Amino acid sequence: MKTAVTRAISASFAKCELTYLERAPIDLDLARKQHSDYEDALRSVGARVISLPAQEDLPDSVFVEDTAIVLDEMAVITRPGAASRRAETPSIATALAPYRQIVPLSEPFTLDGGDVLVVSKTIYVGLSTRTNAESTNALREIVAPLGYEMRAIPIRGCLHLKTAVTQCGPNTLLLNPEWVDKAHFQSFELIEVDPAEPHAANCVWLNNWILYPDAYPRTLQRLGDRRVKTVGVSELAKAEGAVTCCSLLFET
Ligand code: CIR
Repeated sequence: MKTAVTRAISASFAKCELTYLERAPIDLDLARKQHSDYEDALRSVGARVISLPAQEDLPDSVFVEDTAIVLDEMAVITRPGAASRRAETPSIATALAPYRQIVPLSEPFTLDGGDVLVVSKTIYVGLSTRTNAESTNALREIVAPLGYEMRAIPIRGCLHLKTAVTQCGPNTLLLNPEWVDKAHFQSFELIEVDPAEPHAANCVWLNNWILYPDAYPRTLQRLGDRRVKTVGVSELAKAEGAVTCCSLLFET
C-alpha cells in the first residue's frame, strides 16, 4: 500500500525560508487546518499516513519532501540547500528506517527532494538554488547500480524542479514551460499550466488520483476528466510550498 510520511506544522512556520516570494502574513491556525485536510485527502485516496510531530524550532519542517528521496530500494537522506533546514533530516531518517535502507548524502553536497522527480527508472534532478551539479553526480553514483538513469535539468524562476513539473498520470506530466524546458520531457504527454497560473504545475499523483490546490481553476480544467481532489493550501503557498512538498510517498 502507499504510505505517506507527513509532519505537523511548526509553531515557527512564519519564519520559513523564502526565495522567490515576498513574505506575507501566515494564518497559523488555517495552515494547520489545511495541512490536516491534506492528510485527510491522502487517506481518502487510499494512503496510510504516518504523521510525525511538529519540530517547533524548524520553521520549514512541514515540507518533508525536501529531506529524502524514497526509492523502492532505498531512501537517500538529502542535505538540504538551505542551512536552516539541515536539522530536519535525522528524524526523517529514523522514520524511514523501518521501511528502507538509509543512505545519507554527505557534505559538501546540497540537494532538496523537491528537485527530484522520479518516473519509473528515470530520476530527473533540477539544478536550482538548493541543488548543485556536484550533488547530482553524487546521487548518480548512488542510484546507477540500481538501474536508474539520472538526468540533470536546469530550471529558472522557481524554487524547485517540482514547482515546474510533476507527474499527473502514467505517462503524463503537468508543466510550466516558462520554468523548465519542455524538450527534456519529449517522451511524455504534456499538460501545460494556464499562463495566468504559473504555480499550477505541482500536483500529487497517487493511486490514480490527483491531489491539487484549489487555487488554479483554469489549469484544473486542463486536467480534463482525470480524478482530482482539490485541497486548500493558501497558507502553505505563502511559505513557497505546495502539495508534493508536504509528504514523502512510497510503497510498503
Ligand atoms: C523552503 O524555502 O525551503 C520552504 N519555505 C519551502 C519548501 C517547499 N518545498 C518543496 O516544494 N519541495
